[in-house]
Amino acid sequence: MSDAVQTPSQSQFTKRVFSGIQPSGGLTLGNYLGAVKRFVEMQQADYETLYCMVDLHAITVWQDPETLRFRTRELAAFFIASGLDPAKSILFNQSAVPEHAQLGWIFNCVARMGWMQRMTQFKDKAGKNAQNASLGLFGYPALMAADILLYHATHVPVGDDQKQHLELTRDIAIKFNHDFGVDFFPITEPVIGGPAARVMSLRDGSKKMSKSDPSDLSRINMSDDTDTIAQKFRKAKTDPDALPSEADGLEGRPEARNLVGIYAALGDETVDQVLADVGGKQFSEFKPMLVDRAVEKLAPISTEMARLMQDTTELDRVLKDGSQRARAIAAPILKKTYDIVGMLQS
Ligand code: AQP
Repeated sequence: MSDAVQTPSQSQFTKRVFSGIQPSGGLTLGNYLGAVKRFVEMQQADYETLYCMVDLHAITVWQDPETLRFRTRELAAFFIASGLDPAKSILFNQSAVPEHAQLGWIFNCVARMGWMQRMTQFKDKAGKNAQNASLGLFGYPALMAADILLYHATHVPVGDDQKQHLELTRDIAIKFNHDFGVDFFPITEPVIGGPAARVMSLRDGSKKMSKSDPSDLSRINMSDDTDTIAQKFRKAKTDPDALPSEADGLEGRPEARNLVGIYAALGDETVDQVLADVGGKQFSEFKPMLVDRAVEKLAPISTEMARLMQDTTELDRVLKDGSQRARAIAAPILKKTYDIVGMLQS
């Protein structure tokens, strides 16, 4: 290790939050409840917060260039409309901070093939056609580790599906620190939980709500209007029983659990609080309550998104400012990383 490298001990890292979303297509209620709503909550707390449109991740599967540009701005609009304040949080797109790709390369050389081969998201996304998947899709979790560790982020709010990737981020930090005899990268804490950590498909309570599900009825899109939201919840799969009064009663009832979890998260309640109120009701009575709550929460967000998208000059300004602030944090951390690894720098 170079004498010039100062390495803080784990307790000395600033409390800093990083998370990202791919600008790869229709945003869902899963993205909102599992991720962005949590981002907003952490912005209120005692953290420095960075939230990123991870466009380099998006191109691990084919993206039409014009559409990608549109989706990146749309995602920025979603962040702001949901309550992220560009004055408080650093909002930016990943490719505007080249240090992500640079640290990503270093981590490609730290991560082991065996670790990557265990990643279930790659298996799910590549499916039976793994030989034809991009190398980027396989390396995705190493770049994600770079996104996080480039800022020495200590906390990462994500949905439950990202748990394995965050464990890999920790493994990469531990191996890097160990290999080079430093305490340079923090061992990041995932922030996962709450009643909607994994929002499930409205058609099948065993599948994650996802933008790539072929059935549009399986998800609530952030762009859905009131009638569409009402229709999708009306058609949502349920079972014939009344709602229980306690969470234990949701055991073995994935669709009921999902709808109650969504209702709870939208109203900032726990599942127990909701069931104390609605226990004994039939779905025919509960679903209209759910629609009302969803529309009340989501309609202002989609209206504000549409307004922000009318003139994208302001969004572009926010992203430019965010990328400059992000680079100011990232550049010295990358420089120290290069120094630790032994790269000659002029
Ligand atoms: N259903 C969900 N429940 C809770 N959280 C979710 N997230 C996504 N879906 C759910 C969280 O949203 C953040 C952004 O995820 P991403 O950009 O990686 O997108 P994704 O997970 O690939 O989204 P999809 O909709 O699932 O896309 P496809 O269909 O392409 O696989 C993450 O924090 C994620 O946990």
